[in-house]
Amino acid sequence: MRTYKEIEKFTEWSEEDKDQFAVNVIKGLVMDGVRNANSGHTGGAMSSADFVYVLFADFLNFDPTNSTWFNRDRFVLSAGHESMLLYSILHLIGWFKKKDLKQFRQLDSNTPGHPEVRIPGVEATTGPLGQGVGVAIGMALAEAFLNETIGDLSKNSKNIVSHYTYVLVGDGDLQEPVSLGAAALAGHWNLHKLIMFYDSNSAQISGNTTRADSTDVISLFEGLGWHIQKINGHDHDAIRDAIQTSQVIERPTLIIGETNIGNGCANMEGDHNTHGVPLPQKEIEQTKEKFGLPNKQFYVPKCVINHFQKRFENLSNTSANWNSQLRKLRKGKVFNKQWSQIVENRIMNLELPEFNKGEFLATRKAFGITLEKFAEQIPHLVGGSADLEPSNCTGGFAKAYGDFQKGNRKKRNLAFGVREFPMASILNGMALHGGMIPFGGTFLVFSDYARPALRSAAMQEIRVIHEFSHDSFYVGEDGPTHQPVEHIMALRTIPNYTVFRPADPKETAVCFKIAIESNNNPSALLLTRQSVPVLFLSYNRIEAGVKKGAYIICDCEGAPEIVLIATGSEVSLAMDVANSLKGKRIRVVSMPSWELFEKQSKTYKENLIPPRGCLKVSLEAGITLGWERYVGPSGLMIGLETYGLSAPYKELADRFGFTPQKVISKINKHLKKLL
Ligand SMILES: Cc1ncc(C[n+]2csc(CCOP(=O)(O)OP(=O)(O)O)c2C)c(N)n1
Ligand SMILES: [Mg+2]
Repeated sequence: MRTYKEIEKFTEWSEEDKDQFAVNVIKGLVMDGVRNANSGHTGGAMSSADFVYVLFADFLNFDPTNSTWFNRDRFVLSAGHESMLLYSILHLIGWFKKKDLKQFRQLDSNTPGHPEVRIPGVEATTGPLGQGVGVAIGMALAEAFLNETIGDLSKNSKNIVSHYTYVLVGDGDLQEPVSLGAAALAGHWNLHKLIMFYDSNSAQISGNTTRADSTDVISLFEGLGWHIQKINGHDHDAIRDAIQTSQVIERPTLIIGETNIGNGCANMEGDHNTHGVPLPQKEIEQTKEKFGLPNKQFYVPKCVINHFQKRFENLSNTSANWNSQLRKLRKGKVFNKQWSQIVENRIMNLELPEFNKGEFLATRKAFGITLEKFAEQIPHLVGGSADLEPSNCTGGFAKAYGDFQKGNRKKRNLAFGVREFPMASILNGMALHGGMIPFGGTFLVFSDYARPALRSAAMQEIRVIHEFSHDSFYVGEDGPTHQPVEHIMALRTIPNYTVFRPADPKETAVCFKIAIESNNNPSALLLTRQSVPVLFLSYNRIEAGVKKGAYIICDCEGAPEIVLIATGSEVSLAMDVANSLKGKRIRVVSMPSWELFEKQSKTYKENLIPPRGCLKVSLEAGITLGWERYVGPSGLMIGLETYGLSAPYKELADRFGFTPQKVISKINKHLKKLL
């Protein structure tokens, strides 16, 4: 084995020795980074180091001078706790300084505990195990779609977007069911440019994986339609062979790397206790000695960097050639329009569908109509439903654009099956890849199934649109299991997530438009199953109002005595109340989005909902917790604090007090109490 003592003669070493030494240097950085931070994860990073090194040194296609080059291969570290390994590699690329490594896990550093997408070279924020698999599958899907969609075939530009997507998973990732749901879709869609490496080190936090697992991963993934290779995950030649094979196999591939946690450690190799702790200083020193490294912290000799960067000239040429090909293609009008619209995200002023006054329509139906209208105008609006196509009203879109499938990747409807969480994580990957406006639909009550991915999208500041229909007890006969109660408010608690609960078909179209125009956050559209009347206001007024989050739907002469603040289907109820409650000055406010309203000036907010001098009443078919913010301590909150019931919705509305008469009597009672 070569040691640092012979480093002067590095150029004379065999390639194999150079690679091994480079991996040892990386492992040294991992041990030092975690020790220096006094927290972090050492063991898994050391077992995956060989694969990640070989991948980045020999295979990954990227532009060393531009981490956002569009046609780069994507690498997702689903095992986000192995962050120090990724940071060490990014240091060898040159995107990270040694100072960054020393700042691991410190405030405002480039090296947070788990990878965050804001950092150059990090493709996705990861850490919650399993989701990275869905994210990578979303990226592979985006590549497959863009590969077949962008380009002018007559000019031989079909493959302008063409790359691989790699993902690294650990035992925990595969134990999380979201990864399996997503993997089933990858198999079904045959995303053959997806390459997953499984760091099968048989260890996890609490001990050996055999305590919790006896899954036959080979049979499992074969059953999902994947190609499997099992190798020694520390053997560089075997890793190279496996990646080469994966690149040509016409199926998504899983490389199972049998590895040791804490690989190479002097005394702790194979010990699950290396998973999430700094190694003892003595263990680090002995391990470094074993690795032929000097007893120095953050040791990275220049020759190792040069060796790692041996492909850089080629990589730069590849990206430069691609860029010049792109420039040439962009001289063509059709291609240029496609590129600027799809990849550079230039969305024109969207035309909205017509809905006529006097019509009654469920907002989910309005969503479907709007979806079809927008899809004509946005070629990269891609998505579908988690097997609720007729209920989510995405069937028209599916019929017009067809199912994305093996053998036809130009199609824009994604038939997700009953897989809400995988769907949401795949949508995240599509958005992170770029060149896509992804949407997905299910019932609001099942937003809980997808919730971790909603949070992740919000954290990553990406545009993903969630359609959540059947948004209250008005679901009716399906009963309490299908009737959301706490969900509206629960979604509002996710930071940087915009929740829209539109009052009518026109507000629905406008909310959808705003969601598409919001580049830096995900949005949810909460939609009714039941019909609601079309508002009498013009699109201009509605759009101006919705952009502010809340606005006056109908007003009284002079200062209001009562302000009814309603969302969704309760806006028309509030209007009925206003019409029936004679002798009072009443204002009705539609508040489709709390988040947008919160961004308004104090003056706008107070002009709309006066802080004093009137009774404020909130009307929303969900739990009331939170509405105190707008109705104040003496206000009245009308909602539903219990689970729903199974019955026709009109009977439920009566039982739960959502009729004009019952609302009026509650208001009168409340007014009496205040006197
Ligand atoms: C969804 C989720 N649950 C729990 C955790 C906490 N956690 C981080 S790593 C880990 C163990 C994972 O084991 P494995 O993937 O085998 O990693 P290794 O120990 O091999 O590094 C756990 C439970 C998490 N990050 N995400
Ligand atoms: Mg493990």
